[in-house]
Amino acid sequence: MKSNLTTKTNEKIFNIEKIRNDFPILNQLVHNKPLCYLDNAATTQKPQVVIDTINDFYSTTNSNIHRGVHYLSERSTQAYENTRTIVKDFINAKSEKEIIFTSGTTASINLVAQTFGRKFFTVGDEVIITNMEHHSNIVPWQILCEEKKAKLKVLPINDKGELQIERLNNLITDKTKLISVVHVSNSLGTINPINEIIKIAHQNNVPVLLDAAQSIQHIDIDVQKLDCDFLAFSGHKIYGPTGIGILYGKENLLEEMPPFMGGGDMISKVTFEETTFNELPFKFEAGTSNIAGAIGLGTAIEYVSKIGLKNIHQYESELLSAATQKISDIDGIKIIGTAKEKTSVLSFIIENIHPHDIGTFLDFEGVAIRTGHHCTQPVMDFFKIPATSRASFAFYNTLDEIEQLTIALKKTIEVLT
Ligand code: C6P
Repeated sequence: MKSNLTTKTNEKIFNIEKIRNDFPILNQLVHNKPLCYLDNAATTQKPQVVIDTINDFYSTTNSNIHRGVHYLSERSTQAYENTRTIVKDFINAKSEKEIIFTSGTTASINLVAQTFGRKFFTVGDEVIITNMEHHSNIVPWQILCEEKKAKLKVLPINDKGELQIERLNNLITDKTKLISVVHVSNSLGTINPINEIIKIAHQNNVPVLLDAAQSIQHIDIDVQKLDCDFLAFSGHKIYGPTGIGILYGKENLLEEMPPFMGGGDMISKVTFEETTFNELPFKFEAGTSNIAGAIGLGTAIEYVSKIGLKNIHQYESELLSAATQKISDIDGIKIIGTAKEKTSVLSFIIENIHPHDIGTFLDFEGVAIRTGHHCTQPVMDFFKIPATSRASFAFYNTLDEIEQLTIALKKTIEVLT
């Protein structure tokens, strides 16, 4: 199934065939059709180098970190700490102290809510989020607000699925303690104007947390240039393993925050009377971490860095615009999320067909998409729909796959309406 579309970047920058060969899972038939994996916003596939790294770790190095003086423990610690440096360099943090390993974006945001929030919020204080947040950037703040009798404020969106940024200044008051905002929406694909948000927030002395779960794999991020105060992302969305993620925080803020969980490795000295805590970043890493996951994440970031985020972004933008054009041309399909700045996510509804039926039908054509509310129920409420179908792209996807999606969608409409 060959598409008649071309991208500028396809052959010049990417050797797509070679890239696809790096991802063994892609080379298979599903229901006798070539697998067309377009559920990358849910989780990305893993290149062979990441799979090998994890395999090698368990075959040659496995040992607990920061504890043993023996050979394996030292090697394991070195590999784990080496990933911290890889992450630091990747997002251009100032120091390894600012890089905390967590289990993912959700854990990173909860960490900030439960430590920064517990320390700095009091009755009547406010946290601002937006109407397009993932539940992971809503519920932790609701829990905090309930505990502290604080207030959750929501920056609205418009019909295109863009933030009404002009209303931000008016939402901020002298009670605002934090703005927590998604960089790229997982259900709309909108890239938010985070430079502007951070500028407005800092003019009012309010720190900003960025949920980078859907941006870290698509957009080059420099935390010093952005000047964000916290940044959260998950390893599994950037071609790394599940169960590992990152919280970046400015050192001065992390220093002032109390620990999140208590346990091994996060302490300096424990007596029954008193415990003193370890220094950054270990203060926030209680218990045995996902060591293999962290090391796998390091390899994933090195792999992505070799291709280059700027190249990835350019190629994926071309995939998105080709898919948008093809799908808009099909009668009965409406795209949800038509922001000017978008990346890699195409959400849509089809008149008179439930998204779950679309997902099931596409699966029989070998096409994997996600259907549902995508853990953004307030977005669905805004558009007055229960769910969408969502195709989400990665740099290993091709124009031929967009053709496969388009043909499968036309067939779905023919059969189900
Ligand atoms: N979105 C999706 O299909 P975790 O589960 O902790 O790795 O990531 C949570 C999360 C937070 N913020 C955003 C913007 C996200 O997109 C996600 C995960 C997946 O869209 C699974 S619901």
